Parts: sequence; C-alpha cells; structure tokens
Amino acid sequence: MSEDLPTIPFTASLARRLEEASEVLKNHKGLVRIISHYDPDGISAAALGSQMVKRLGLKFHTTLAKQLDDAKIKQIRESTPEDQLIIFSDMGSAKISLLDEFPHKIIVVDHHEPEKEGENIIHLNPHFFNIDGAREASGSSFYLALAITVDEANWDLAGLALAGACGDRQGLGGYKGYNEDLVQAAAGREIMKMETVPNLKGQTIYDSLIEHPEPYFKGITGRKREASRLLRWLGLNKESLLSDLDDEKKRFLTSICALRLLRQGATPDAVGDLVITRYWLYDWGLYADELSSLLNSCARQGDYGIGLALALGDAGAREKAIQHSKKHREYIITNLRELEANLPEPMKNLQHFMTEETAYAGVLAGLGTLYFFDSTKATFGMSDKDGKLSISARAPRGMVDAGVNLGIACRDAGNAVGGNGGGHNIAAGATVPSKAKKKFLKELDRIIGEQLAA
Ligand SMILES: [Mn+2]
Repeated sequence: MSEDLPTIPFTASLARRLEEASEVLKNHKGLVRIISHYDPDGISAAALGSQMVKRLGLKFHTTLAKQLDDAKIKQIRESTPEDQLIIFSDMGSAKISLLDEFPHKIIVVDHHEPEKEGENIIHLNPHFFNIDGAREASGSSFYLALAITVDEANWDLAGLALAGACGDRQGLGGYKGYNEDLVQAAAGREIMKMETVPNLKGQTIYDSLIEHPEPYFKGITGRKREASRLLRWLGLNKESLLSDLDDEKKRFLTSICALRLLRQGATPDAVGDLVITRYWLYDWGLYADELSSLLNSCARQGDYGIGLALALGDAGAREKAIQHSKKHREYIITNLRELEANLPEPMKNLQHFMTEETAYAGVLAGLGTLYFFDSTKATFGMSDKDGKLSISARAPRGMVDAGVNLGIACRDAGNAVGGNGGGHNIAAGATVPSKAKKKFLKELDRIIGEQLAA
C-alpha cells in the first residue's frame, strides 16, 4: 500500500485501543457473533464488521436488534458458546456493567453516551478519545477506524461508514472532527467525491417532484399535472435532468424552489437544505444519502435482513430495497398530502394529528414541521394502538432557540398522565394511555407555553 495515501489521524490512546481490538480479532479462532442496531448506522456497522471478519477468514453470525435491553443481553449471553467473540456495534455502551460480566471476549464499537469504560471488554467509543459521539463520529464511521487498523485494504468499506453517519444525520451542516478526517481521506483515496448540488433526488427533475417527499412542495409534490405545469413554466420537460442544466439554469431552478418554499411557510432550515453536499460513492454507484435511505426504508418496513444483505453488496437485495424505498416514500407523500388537506389541530403552542403507522408519526411530524405546518407551534404526531398512544414530537429550530425543550415537555407531560416520555430538545416522544390524550395535550401545551415564557 502506498505511503502517500491519506488516512485518519488517531491520537496515541485511540491507536492503542484499536491495536488491542485488532490483535484480539486476528488471534481469534472460531465464530464471531456480531450484534448491531437495526437503523442505517447500525446496519452499516454490522456490514463493516461482517466484511472485516470474513476477510480475516473467520466465520460470523450477524444479528440486528431494535434495542439492547437486559432481557436481550441475557438471551445473547446464554445462547452464545463461550469460545465465541462477540462484537456489539452502534449499541452496548449503555450496558457495560452487564457486558463486563460475560465470560466471552467482547468488543463494543458504539458512539452513544457510555455508562462507563468497563474492565473486561474492549470498549471503542469516541467519547473516551475526545471525539463528540453525537456529531463527530457514528457507530459505523467509528467502526472504520477498527477495520482499517485490522487491514488497510478495508478502506474500501468507507462508503458504508459514510452512509451510516449520514443516517444518524451527522452530515447536516457539513461533517466535523473525526468524520471530516474520514471524508477527506476517503476523497483523497478516490473512494468518493463531494458534490454541492440542488437537493432534487429523482432520476429526472420530474421524478423528484413526483416521488420524493424532500423537499416538499405544497400543491405540487406527488401530483403529476401540477408538477408538469411547473416544469413547463420553467422551460423544462418531463425528461429534463439536473445534469442537463447549466449553472445559470440550476441557480434559477433553485431560486424558484426557494421562493415556493418560503411562500408555503417552510422553515429557514428547509430552505437552506435546497442546496446540499452529497457524497458520491464510486463503488456503490450511489450517493451516501441514497444508500442510507435505502437502509432506512428496509428498517422502517421491518425487513432488516434485506438491509443487511444490501449493505453486504447483494444485488438482489438492492432491487428489493429500492422497492421498499419506493413504498416508503409513497406512504410519506400520501400522508403529507392528506395533512395538507387536513392540517394538524391547533392549540395555543402546539398542533397535533393522528396517523395509522406508529413508525411514521415522527417522519411526518418532522417533514410537516420543516415544510408547511404552522412554524410557531410544536408538532405532535400520534398513533393509537391497543389502548396506548404513541407520540412523536418535532419543533421548528426557531422554537428551540426560543427556549422550547420537547424532551423535557414529553417527559413531564407523560409522567403527569401515567405514561412516559423524553428525548432531545428538537425531537422527542412519549407513550401514554389512550384515554389520557386530552389531558396529556393540555399539559404539553401548558409546559411549552412556560418554556417559551421563561
Ligand atoms: Mn448510530
């Protein structure tokens, strides 16, 4: 391998920990059990790990899990022969006390807030190496550090690392810190290239208006007649490709899109997202965000196996994932159109709506908030199943800047009605008894009002 190729600089302590993990892997005989989170970051990490151990000539067994609770940990411990090596990825750091008690050799590669460092396991978490795990390294992007320590040839897996980081939304506003080093090195190695382009993701511009919920144009997205009319007005047709346009036409298109978004009440974040940096992965023939969306739609539709097979490069799985992704986007567009016609019910400081699929409440609340809901109110998407109300909450950034913290609001309002909740200031969730819906919303409205007044 040429010495001129760029790489990621590691601090001495990180390099030591990586070497330690690498030695364990290289000296291991027998099977490797890989357990990873089921979202795009976790699936990418699982695929990275699977390829890495396969190339070491080791047999492996990979499982994706929604969460790693105590029962799941017990089950893993009991079902894994003691001579097997277990690697947890994109999960595990919160459960170190339990994992430390395992008789097995264990490596944890995770970027979530760690419970502690542990004594009997090899714990790779950016947190211990002065890297911000929320922003600067994801489960899969950090995994690449291990993979290239084991063998520099594993640099070809960098596309997965980027897709995972993108899935955890760490690329918003540009990659930082460790992730940025990774991007620079991957670009230098011609694994990928960066492009700053209008955020229109279909094959043709028409496709992006019909099939893609982001950016969402009120009255146009998902509507054939209206989309065609807009294109004609722009002097384009159904076959026009973004790549056909010269820079001036591209700028004109972007400006018209921005004006439409502003007119429909989209947030500044949504308008800012009209021009994005994308990472083209040569080996995949996809952008990192496209690979990430494909993995995400597999996860959303509960088809984890296809997601993993896709991440491992299976062509059939890729076709299947594209179908999942199509259905996923169709479902979102249908529901957003529905919400255009029947806007969320307003209260003083919030607005709320009901939806069928629990897994989509957050996506719909998030996109509605960005693109056309009342941006002076927080949004709550709710679904009712078996006497339980699942709630996903999203706030426009402006409200967060004004003092709103949805995590605290969901926690306190949830507790007040015998449910529970929590999360981040901008995105949170709760589960409460269905019959407490009215009281819960009233409590939320009051708490958010207080947060705004404070
Ligand atoms: Mn993650």
